[in-house]
Amino acid sequence: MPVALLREVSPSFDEALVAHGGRPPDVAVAIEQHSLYRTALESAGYATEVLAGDPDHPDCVFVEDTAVVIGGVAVATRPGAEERRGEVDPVSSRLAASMTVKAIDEPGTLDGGDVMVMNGTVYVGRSSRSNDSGIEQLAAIAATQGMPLVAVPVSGVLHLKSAVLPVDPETVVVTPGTVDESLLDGLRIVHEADTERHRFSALPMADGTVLVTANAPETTGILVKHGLLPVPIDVSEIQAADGGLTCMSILFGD
Ligand code: CIR
Repeated sequence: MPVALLREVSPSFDEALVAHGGRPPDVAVAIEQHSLYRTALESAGYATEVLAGDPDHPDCVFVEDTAVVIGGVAVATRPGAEERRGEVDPVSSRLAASMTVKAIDEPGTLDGGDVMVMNGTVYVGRSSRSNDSGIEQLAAIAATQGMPLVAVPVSGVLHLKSAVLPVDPETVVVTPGTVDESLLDGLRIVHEADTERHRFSALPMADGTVLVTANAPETTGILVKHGLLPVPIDVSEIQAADGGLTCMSILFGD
């Protein structure tokens, strides 16, 4: 059974980093939405494990940024936001029980939200959080797994997966104008609807369904026309802190 590793919403989540001076998220509602997200993962066949939240790390629910699974290894990241680096150890310790863990070292920085694995290729966002050294170190680890790496500069968004969302094994939904789409050669590209800019996020499930953000119905409608099976889920408070559907879990195993 595939595993989804999650982390509780911190009681200090209302102090989470917010890039564009938006409103702080509502902690109680976020806890409720996180619980529904967990239920959705379980309904799709995942065994969920939830690490304890940390009052000293408001962003700890965004577990994706702290580790990525590439082939048979986990990579403990070195988040670009210094105040988030203390989130890594509890996650990498748990992953070490299941697989080999390698680490990104100084001066490298890498956020898991910048890492997308599709069709045996690792795509990584060159963003304000992930630098050249982090990307080079990730490329070396990916090479040990026989996987090529493509660096994708991102603009106007936090992470690659803020703007390029896998929805099935070969399709991504892209927010127009955020990446050079020629770097995604070989992937089928669907564009996020203009009226829903920066609202769409998604997480493909092992059972063939795909979790999608409930506030992007037009983009979701396009996916239905392409034959996908979207399951809408409301994560408004996670989005208020610049997160989406990928960022609250690390999926591994089968
Ligand atoms: C941050 O700025 O780091 C958090 N407030 C949001 C991180 C979202 N992470 C993700 O989508 N992978």
